[in-house]
Amino acid sequence: MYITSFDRMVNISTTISDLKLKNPTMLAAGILGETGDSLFKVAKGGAGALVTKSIGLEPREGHPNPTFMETEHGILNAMGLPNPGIESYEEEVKMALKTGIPVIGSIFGGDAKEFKMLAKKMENYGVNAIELNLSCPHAKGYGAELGHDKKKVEEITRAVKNTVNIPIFVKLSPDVSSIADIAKAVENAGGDGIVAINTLKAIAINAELAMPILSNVVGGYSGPAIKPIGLRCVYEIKGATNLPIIGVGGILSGMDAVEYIMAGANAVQIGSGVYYRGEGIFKEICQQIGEFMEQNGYKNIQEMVGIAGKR
Ligand code: RRO
Repeated sequence: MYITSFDRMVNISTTISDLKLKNPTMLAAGILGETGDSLFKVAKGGAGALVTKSIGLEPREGHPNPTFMETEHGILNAMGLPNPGIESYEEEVKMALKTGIPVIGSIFGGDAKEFKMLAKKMENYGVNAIELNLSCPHAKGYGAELGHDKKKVEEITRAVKNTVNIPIFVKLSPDVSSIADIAKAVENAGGDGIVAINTLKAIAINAELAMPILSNVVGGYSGPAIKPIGLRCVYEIKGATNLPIIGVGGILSGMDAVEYIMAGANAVQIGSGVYYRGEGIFKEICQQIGEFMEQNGYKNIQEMVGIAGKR
């Protein structure tokens, strides 16, 4: 509930599959999601749910530096899936669960078997939902290399769905010819929601050195520049499936979040925004969403979901 200074109330809670969120903002995978401590800080900042860093079967150091750079209109990263590995991640999940808000375990694997093992572990650790990372733009054998293929997406989603009893959300890449077709594959396989979008494949060049800046050359681009692409993807998925959608990409304000909701999202994730503004961004965005709703006569989030597509 959000109470305005006029003592009128608008309800900013939302539901995605079985998950009930006190507000529609979630931490996106990859930022401050590696330890229970950092997830705790984000919860204090007002997030409605927490998504962990993408976790794999084995510990990984990730790509060598440089792995991150700020550009004029966004951020370029090629972290390379650094993570402690699933076996030692239980403690972090247990601590994050103490926040009392839903925790979503993000996982990456090379095939359906690996995804199943990871999902089962995460479920046993107590997470409230699973996010399948089928969209990291720069990891050989993982992420977008699987997620551009409808058959693989369907196979992996169905395998995980048959393994766990918690909701499964699938995070998709915009770097495909039809994100709507990939989302339909998730729906066919029994997935419970779509997360759109991951970062876009991009590079940066250092002209003095006449060479790429990131050690991996290719990275994933995020931040304000990708908002129109994220909106387009959410809009297309909303038009093609009945799945709940979690919108992500360039959200820095309540108005950005409202735009995603009107394009079809039931909730939003914030990643780069946390880098730019700190953990307090969640409370700021919720306040701004509430003010917009109050001023425009919307009583709850559901009233706004997808209305930009209803013409
Ligand atoms: O770790 C990364 O380099 C990474 C991942 Br898993 C992802 O999904 N998206 C991204 O931009 N970076």
